[in-house]
Amino acid sequence: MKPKEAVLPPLNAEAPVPGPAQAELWGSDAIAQCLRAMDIPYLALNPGASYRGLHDSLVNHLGNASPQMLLCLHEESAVAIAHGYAKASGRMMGAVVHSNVGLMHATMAVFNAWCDRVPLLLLGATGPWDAARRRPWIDWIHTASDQGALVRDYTKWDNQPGSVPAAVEALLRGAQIAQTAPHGPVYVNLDAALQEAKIGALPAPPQAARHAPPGPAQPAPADVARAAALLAQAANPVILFGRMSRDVDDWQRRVQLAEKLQARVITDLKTGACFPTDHAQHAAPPGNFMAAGACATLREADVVLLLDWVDPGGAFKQALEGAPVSAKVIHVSVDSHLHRGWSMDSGSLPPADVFMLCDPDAAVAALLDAVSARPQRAWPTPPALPPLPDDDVVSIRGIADTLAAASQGMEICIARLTLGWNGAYRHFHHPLDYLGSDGGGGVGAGPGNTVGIALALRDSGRLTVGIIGDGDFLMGNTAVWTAVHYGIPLLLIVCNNHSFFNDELHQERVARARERPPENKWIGQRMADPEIDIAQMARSMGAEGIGPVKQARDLRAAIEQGLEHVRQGKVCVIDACVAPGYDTNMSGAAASSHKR
Ligand SMILES: Cc1ncc(C[n+]2csc(CCOP(=O)(O)OP(=O)(O)O)c2C)c(N)n1
Ligand SMILES: [Mg+2]
Repeated sequence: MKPKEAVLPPLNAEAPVPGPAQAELWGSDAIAQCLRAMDIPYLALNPGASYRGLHDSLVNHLGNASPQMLLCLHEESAVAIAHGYAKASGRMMGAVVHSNVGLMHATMAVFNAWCDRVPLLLLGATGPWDAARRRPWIDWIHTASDQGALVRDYTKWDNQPGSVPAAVEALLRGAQIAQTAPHGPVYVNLDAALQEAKIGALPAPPQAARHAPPGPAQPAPADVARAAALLAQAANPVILFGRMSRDVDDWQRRVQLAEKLQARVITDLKTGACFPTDHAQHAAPPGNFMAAGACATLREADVVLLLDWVDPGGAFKQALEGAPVSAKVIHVSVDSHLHRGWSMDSGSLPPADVFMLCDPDAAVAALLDAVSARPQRAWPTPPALPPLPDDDVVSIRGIADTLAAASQGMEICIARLTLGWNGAYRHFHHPLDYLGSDGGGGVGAGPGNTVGIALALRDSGRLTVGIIGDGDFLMGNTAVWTAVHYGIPLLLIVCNNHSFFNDELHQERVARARERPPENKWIGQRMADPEIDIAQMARSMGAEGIGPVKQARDLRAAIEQGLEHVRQGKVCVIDACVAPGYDTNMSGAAASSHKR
């Protein structure tokens, strides 16, 4: 976690007019005061009467600052923005959603944050729990007897406090749980009647610093010694870096450990950058599924160091195609603390000869001290990508190359990557060069995650660029309005293949397996007739819209112009009409993308 900024960056705030001095105070004033004491910087929200008390307190009691509201046009984008912000900043923000219906909209994004192990303080509300105080009809349809059950299977904790002191305790406890690894969302449901009750004097603000989350779990020295002994004997050690920190010192320690051990390294596109992808020991381009070269490397390993890898058992299943794991395995993760039993997102169970239940970067630091340097080995040069065909077709690879050329000398954060991205298209050299995927595979998170990341990086000098699919954009695009409204600069490059193309590939595989016509794969997938004007959609929300770009020769000017808009503090969306097709493994097969 990074230290918090000294002052909140000034966004285009919606400033309330000051009201008269108030004798009367309300339950929600105490709750708002607690959120300020907890240093929650922003609350992304969509409004609703169930929390009109809290809404009033945030505006008229706190003056819409610390926390500042960020109005969102859909609850899914409110949560996705909070998700992205935490990924880039290491700081938790909040989201507020209306009684049951708002929470229902939010669920997809809560699941994404859960699977991505990202902290989130989600606030909601219920119509008065005291039935005698409910307004007819609306308070009845917006009151549920166990609202938290909607998200309980993919939140770490939820609570419906029965009094103002209990609400303060719930917020403090929830924030502590959310920010204790494995991180995740928590849900606090605030009764409308409790928010709107008169309370007399405000309680003293809570001492939030005394309810801080614990520091990272450290490895047991005996486990470090056992792991170091295994690594010392290894002929072919391999390290899989999964969910690692955004800290630059941690990054350097990872490089030092890999070099000291002369181990090969595998990284993942589902998680943020954590190792230089053009390092000689980096085995193969990262992907959503492991590339053939990564699978081959894992097959040859005799000792494997798994550092909080997403689906650790699945890595072996993919590489070994179901054969038993003969390598010794050192498994480092606290993820087994997250077990609800509903979602299977923990992945397949790996064998472990040493199981270190601790922070993966703490394990790296300890192992770095415990292992001795080994003689330098020669590493094969990775195969270069074939040259781009000299035609005028817009491709994802063409976008990657053009962005690289147009952004020379600029610091860029790639907030998201589209599904067809091949990890060889661009190298990562810093923890903020790339921030990983949505966690839960919920299409529609891309725009919101990108806005949250851009919010966190707003004053960093790094430009935020999200490279996303058209399906992803069309499901989550209204986050663009929030970015424009509050002045959060970013560039979205939409790889528009006019299709939910990933699923065309699935239909093709099924058709081939059943000896049916694969040319029907587009039916029920293609977004054509009419084609949607994505640049026009962006313009309708106040963003700069460029495109549709249909010829490769127009890409350079479009991306240069897009980057310039972002440097001027604007939001820009480029509609890049890419030819359908992937040159990366999106099937999970061991050797090639065409196997299944
Ligand atoms: C909420 C949700 N609905 C459906 C899916 C199934 N799905 C997986 S990938 C995908 C297509 C995404 O389209 P796009 O973002 O345009 O990327 P493309 O597949 O075209 O590369 C779909 C529909 C999903 N993962 N999440
Ligand atoms: Mg698409």
